[in-house]
Amino acid sequence: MALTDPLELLDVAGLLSDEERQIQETVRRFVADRVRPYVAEWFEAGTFPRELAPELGKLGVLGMHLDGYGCAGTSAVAYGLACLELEAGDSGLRSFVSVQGSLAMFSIWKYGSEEQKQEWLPRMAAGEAIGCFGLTEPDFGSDPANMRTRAVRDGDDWLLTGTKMWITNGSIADIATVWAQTEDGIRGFLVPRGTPGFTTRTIKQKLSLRASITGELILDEVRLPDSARLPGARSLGAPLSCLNEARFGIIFGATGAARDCVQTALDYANTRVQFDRPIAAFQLTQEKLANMAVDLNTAALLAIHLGRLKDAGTIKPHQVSVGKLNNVRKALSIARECRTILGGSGITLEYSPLRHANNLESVLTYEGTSEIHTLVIGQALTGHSAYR
Ligand code: TGC
Ligand code: FAD
Repeated sequence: MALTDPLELLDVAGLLSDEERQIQETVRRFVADRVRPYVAEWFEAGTFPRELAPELGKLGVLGMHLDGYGCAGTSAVAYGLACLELEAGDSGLRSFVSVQGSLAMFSIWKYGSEEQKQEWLPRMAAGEAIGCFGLTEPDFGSDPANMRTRAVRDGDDWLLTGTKMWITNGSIADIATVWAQTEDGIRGFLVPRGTPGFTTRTIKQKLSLRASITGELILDEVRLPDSARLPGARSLGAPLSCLNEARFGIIFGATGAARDCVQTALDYANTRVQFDRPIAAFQLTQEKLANMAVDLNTAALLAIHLGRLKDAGTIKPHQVSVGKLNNVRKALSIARECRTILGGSGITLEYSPLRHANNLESVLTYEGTSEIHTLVIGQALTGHSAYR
């Protein structure tokens, strides 16, 4: 008797509470109804349907691990499981939710004033306002400490000038969290769409994460009152702490993309007949499936372990790096291997593995490249920083 879900191999669901399983199932059903039937079209058209935002708000996944201000306040593991199911649909969908909840909302929730929280968080949790998070610049990606965007005082106001690149939701966002150098170090600012001097541009011709909007933010002497500054953010540590939140979601999310690939390859292998036998009956196919299922199940165990550490409040940034590095690397390799099991059919959007593999190329790069996470782990092991 074959397994119906490749994560049954190690009874991963047995590690979850009833509530966690229920949240996972709810998101899984949403993805089955509202995403799977349409995602190939969105990917081909290079679009993210904005009208999905209020539906995601109703589902309760926007800022779901935050407390108050209309957010659900779930455990980290429950949030992770939601990311797993969303990314089983498409990495672009999980990206939307990560950026909204873990970067844009988290930066306001953690570092914002009470007025900023009241103004933005309830609307963002409901999906009525979309946020983005501008850290990366054209010349500074892995090395944000050297960013060029500047905020200078002009009387009681600030003037922001610079360019942010590769910003998820950038050209559809109502509010941008923008990080800039000041005389006193790096600070965060909330820049609403429509502020004079603030323009955005959508990045086209992407081969990856096509069901997601990626943009550029251009700030030309954008005048902002001091009340637009995030008062609690006082150094590079502030944006980097937001990254921990989004990287955590990716640990689960990449596992979801991998599960969807293995499930797709398993179903295909059991029905596709060559040489008078289902290709699942050949030893070479079984070796691929067995190796992938072992990697998939251990990735899920790692994600849940890290989720339990996060819920206990003890997780360290380098442990998040272990999860992001391992699970994205494994998911990408699984997606490519699953594509081979599908033969020629694997190169179309009718099947998910190559779409996932293309998406995972971005996931490997954003939120810290695999090289940067390797160096974070190297520093934790040796005590030496090898970035510069
Ligand atoms: P370094 O001197 O090590 O650190 C500066 C200060 O920050 C603290 N810190 C952290 N705090 C919280 N969490 C972390 N993960 C932290 N990492 C460092 C550190 O303790 C220090 O604090 P303090 O108090 O001493 O000032 O900084 P560095 O310049 O040497 O850089 C370190 C490095 C390379 C690890 C960091 O710059 C880095 O992580 N680079 C990668 C950049 C990155 O990941 N960018 C992502 C942009 S956002 C994005 O990609 C969104 S995609 C989302 C989607 O669509 O899903
Ligand atoms: P670089 O930093 O120029 O790196 C190029 C290569 O050099 C990489 O292989 C890197 O690992 C390697 N390298 C760099 N430094 C070292 C070193 N010290 N040692 C060894 N190797 C090194 N950013 C945001 O701020 N907000 C977003 O919402 C956002 N969304 C994104 C969405 C997509 C689809 C993509 C592709 C990117 C997004 N990013 C976002 C940007 C992303 O975080 C950066 O692309 C990433 O941090 C890498 O920066 P870079 O592209 O400038 O590459």
